[in-house]
Amino acid sequence: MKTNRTFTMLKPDSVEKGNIGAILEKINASGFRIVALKLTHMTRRDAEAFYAIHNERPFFGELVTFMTRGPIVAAILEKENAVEDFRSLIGATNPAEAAEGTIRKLYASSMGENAVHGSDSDENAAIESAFHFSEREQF
Ligand code: FUP
Repeated sequence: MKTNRTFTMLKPDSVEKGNIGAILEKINASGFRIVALKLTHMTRRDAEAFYAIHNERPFFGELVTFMTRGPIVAAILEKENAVEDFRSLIGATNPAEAAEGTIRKLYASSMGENAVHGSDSDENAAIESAFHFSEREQF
């Protein structure tokens, strides 16, 4: 398992609003190196599998519909303490509770449409990275 790497998605709301550049710039400025990057469009089956842990939750249907309504940007990021530091950079799940200066405070509009995903553990970072990228797409 790779350590010091995390996985992120700039969600459909970020792509629709034209925020890809601004968010990637903030990620770079915060000391993360981009080791994999792609614009891609998840199918319903993809989103259901990616978020399978939430499949009993009341918001699951809405989450899958949102995540499949347009393209996303998937990326793998490298930095010391990547998972924890990236969670700090993106802020709380609900942008209303996100700290000033965080990506969700700046760019998210609601709990559902919250601009970015960030892995919550090294183990999930590896699983989620492998979901979107082959080994030869990672640098
Ligand atoms: P996070 O780890 O901060 O992305 O949040 P979770 O893994 O708890 O939730 C995954 C996604 O489900 C969130 F990004 C948005 C969505 N969600 C809701 O729409 N409503 C909720 O009450 C909780 C999560």
